[in-house]
Amino acid sequence: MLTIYGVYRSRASRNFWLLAELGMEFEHVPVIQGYRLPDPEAEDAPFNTLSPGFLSVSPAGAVPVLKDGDFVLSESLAMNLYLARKAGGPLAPSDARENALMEQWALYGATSVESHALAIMYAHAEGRAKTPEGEAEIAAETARLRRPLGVLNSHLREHGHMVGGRFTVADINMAEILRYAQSEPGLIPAYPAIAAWLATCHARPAFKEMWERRLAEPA
Ligand SMILES: N[C@@H](CCC(=O)N[C@@H](CS)C(=O)NCC(=O)O)C(=O)O
Repeated sequence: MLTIYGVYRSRASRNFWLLAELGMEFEHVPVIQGYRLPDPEAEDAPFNTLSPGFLSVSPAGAVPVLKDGDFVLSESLAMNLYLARKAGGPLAPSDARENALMEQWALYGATSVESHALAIMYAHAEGRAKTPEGEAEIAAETARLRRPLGVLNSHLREHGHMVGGRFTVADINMAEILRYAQSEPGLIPAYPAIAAWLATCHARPAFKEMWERRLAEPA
């Protein structure tokens, strides 16, 4: 049996979205981020990333984590590539080249986009976006995103999807990374091919199912 550790309000969202697309059965163990709790080590604290029971599964102390029998895997993007390959079908790579391209885009998203997009999201979530410091931070992160977003916009304008000219796990991985940048109004709309592709990704029933479950979780 497949088990996913994490909450919908975490990077586990990208795994839950894929699992809904695949219609794959799994057990969900809710694990909240320790930093969201006043005292994650308190005896009555909910199961969290610092709980000994979770650290024994994943010493990195971060969600999401996947368990497939005795196989344990962390890193949300790697988890999605594993799940897609395990399931096979149109969301998975069809050959070694597609596989390599899906890995390429996952690594590009993780190394060139995610940290800047997250910084923008946190500036909004933590109420700094309208302060002079927050505005400067958002402007600096937006500038750092200019080249990668330009690359993605040209790629999507030409190909329509990340890999293989069809919706795949590579689209889920990149769409979930780019979602963080949507906190800044006007940023994504400046890249019309990304904006149009993201809208079609977010119109998918499996995304909506994941999103409803996320909204149902305490903020
Ligand atoms: N690169 C990792 C990042 C994992 C990560 O930082 N997870 C956050 C939640 S989205 C977390 O568990 N943080 C716990 C903490 O810092 O206490 C991945 O994509 O899975």
